[in-house]
Amino acid sequence: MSTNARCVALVGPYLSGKTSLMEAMLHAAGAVNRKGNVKDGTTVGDASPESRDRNMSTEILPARFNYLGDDWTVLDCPGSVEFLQEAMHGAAVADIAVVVCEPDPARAIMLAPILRFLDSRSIPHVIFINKIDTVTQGLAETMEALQGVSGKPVVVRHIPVVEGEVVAGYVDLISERAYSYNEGAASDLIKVPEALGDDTELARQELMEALADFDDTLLEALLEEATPARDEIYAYFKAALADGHVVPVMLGAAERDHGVRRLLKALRHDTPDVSRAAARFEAGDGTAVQIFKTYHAQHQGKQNLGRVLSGTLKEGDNLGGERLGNLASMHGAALTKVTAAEAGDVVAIGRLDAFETGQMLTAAGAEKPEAWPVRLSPIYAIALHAEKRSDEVKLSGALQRLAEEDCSYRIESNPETHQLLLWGQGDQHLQVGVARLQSKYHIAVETDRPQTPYRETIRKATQQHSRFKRQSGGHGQFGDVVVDIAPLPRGEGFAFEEKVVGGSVPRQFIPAVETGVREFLVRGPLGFPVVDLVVTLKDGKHHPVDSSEQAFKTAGRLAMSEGLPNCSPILLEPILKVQVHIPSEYTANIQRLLAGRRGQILGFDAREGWAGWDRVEAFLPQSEMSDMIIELRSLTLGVGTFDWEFDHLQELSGKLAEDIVEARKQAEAH
Ligand SMILES: Nc1nc2c(ncn2[C@@H]2O[C@H](COP(=O)(O)OP(=O)(O)OP(=O)(O)O)[C@@H](O)[C@H]2O)c(=O)[nH]1
Ligand SMILES: [Mg+2]
Repeated sequence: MSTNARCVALVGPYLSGKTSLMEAMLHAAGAVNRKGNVKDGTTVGDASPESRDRNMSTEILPARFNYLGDDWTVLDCPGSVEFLQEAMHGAAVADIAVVVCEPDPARAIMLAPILRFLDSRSIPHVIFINKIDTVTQGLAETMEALQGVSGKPVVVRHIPVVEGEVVAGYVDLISERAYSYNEGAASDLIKVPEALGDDTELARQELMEALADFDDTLLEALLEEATPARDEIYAYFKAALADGHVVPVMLGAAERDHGVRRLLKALRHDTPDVSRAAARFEAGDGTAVQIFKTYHAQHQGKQNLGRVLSGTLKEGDNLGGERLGNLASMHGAALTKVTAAEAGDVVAIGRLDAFETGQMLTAAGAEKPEAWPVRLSPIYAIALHAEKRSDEVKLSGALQRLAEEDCSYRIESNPETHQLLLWGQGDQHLQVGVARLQSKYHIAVETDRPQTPYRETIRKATQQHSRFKRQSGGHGQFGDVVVDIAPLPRGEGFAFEEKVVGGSVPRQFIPAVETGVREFLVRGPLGFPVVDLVVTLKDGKHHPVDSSEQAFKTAGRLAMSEGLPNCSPILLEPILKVQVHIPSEYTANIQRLLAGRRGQILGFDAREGWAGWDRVEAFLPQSEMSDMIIELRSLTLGVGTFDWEFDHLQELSGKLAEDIVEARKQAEAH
């Protein structure tokens, strides 16, 4: 397709204007004739029904354009934290990320998750403060807030020219030129307004000093009060950006085309070529394609979208152990057949089931590189089943595809609660998943709350003598057992022992007694699996004709159903260990939230590698975790998250336990 093709990912908080910015970039570059907008659902991005219906991006969508002779792919990534996995994948393969945000200091914290990711991978990035048309004051506070969330120095590239109460243009600090915005068109070059002279000089000085921190030659020049030539400054700037040392901040308004051409020019000038991205993945010299997105399209089948990190790819080549027969370029949802792709290009590889997102295809095979982003662990689940029984089989295949498209979904079939669970990153993430099942596979599902896998145990030991005897027609059935039932320490599970002497229960029937006992323990007197107990078969009786395996199995069951209620059964609830990550200002609130959910705080600490963040550790009942992410996000502007793992089972008594047992009885009666 092209040489020196580059790739830019648009990331940043939801609703900041990424899809609008992609549209404006495409329009400015002449790749679309009519500029669409999000409100009317006419953008190249957000092509899927799930995105259009919600006015939000729900997956990576690429578009292509040529600007001043260079080929570009732009990846419009979703902004919601619930789709962070997609944004990480988009940014991971790009040469540069544009972090789009709003000019609101209170919202700057929303950039934290993606900025941390970009910093950790040394992915070059700039911040684009969008919606500059809504600003009525300066940007000093926003800049300060952005610096607060960025791990790298944030440097002002443009300062706004404010006229009355609107931002009418900007001064570029390197070129020292000023521009006045024109609605829907390129800006006009103007004289730097006199009133801004001092501000410009000061900001320019700061920019130079920030760059000098990473370049000794520039530092010396500044110390000697020499003025470096403009070309040199551009070079310093480009190097510091490419190395991820500084994060330049630019301004604009996607919907009005303000600052869009300036952004394109800056990208053209400053974006490193694909070799840096290739180095991040240790791509080597031969042809390497990093797959970063999988789509299941109705008519086109499975498409894997990959970035060619090095080498050339031709139709029919063997890569990753497969022959690549169907290559296409992708623009929005539209695929156009191509016969080859060069380093830097983004290419869709069709109809190969063997490949999946995350793999790097080379002549040697298809491996996930170490630098590939980790899979986010799921934090929220719904139970679902097909509305029509006949769709059940189709449903499990569709769910598997859903998780192939976005690996931050996970499917769990819980044998204990008999529920099929869809796990994901939040309510909206799961609702989008359910909508995809409908739009792509025409499966209507009903959803439900996931059940907590409670257990029960006993607190007292007992001895139980039970006899199963039946006389019907020919020969009857007879089994008689004496068992000791006793509690075991927490976490020991179940043990069966036998101390039968003198053949009172013949050897061959002892395993049958154990089977009967185990069968009963699946559902104890309170309605849940029974754990942490030992059952010892001590004695019994048999009948030379009527005794059988079946009879002793039934006797084993009977001994449990008659004996366990006398052992003071008690409910056990699963307790998780959770690590909640939040900006420090919310720590006190989060401790209250956990306490309100019967959590037991174990401690809190600074979050490693995240300046200004805390990590609170707590034990939390699993039943209280199910919708916690919703409350956590609403308290933390969406950025709070948690990790969890099962820790132990804990006795639960009182009203809460009674309600749970009652609800279980009701459910079983249905
Ligand atoms: N005032 C103003 N509004 C804008 C501008 N750009 C986008 N918007 C509005 O901001 C809203 C969000 O725009 P999108 O482009 O969908 O934002 P996004 O970042 O792609 O959102 P997600 O994909 O959900 O993360 C829409 O209502 C746009 O009309 C702008 O320059 N000025
Ligand atoms: Mg969007």
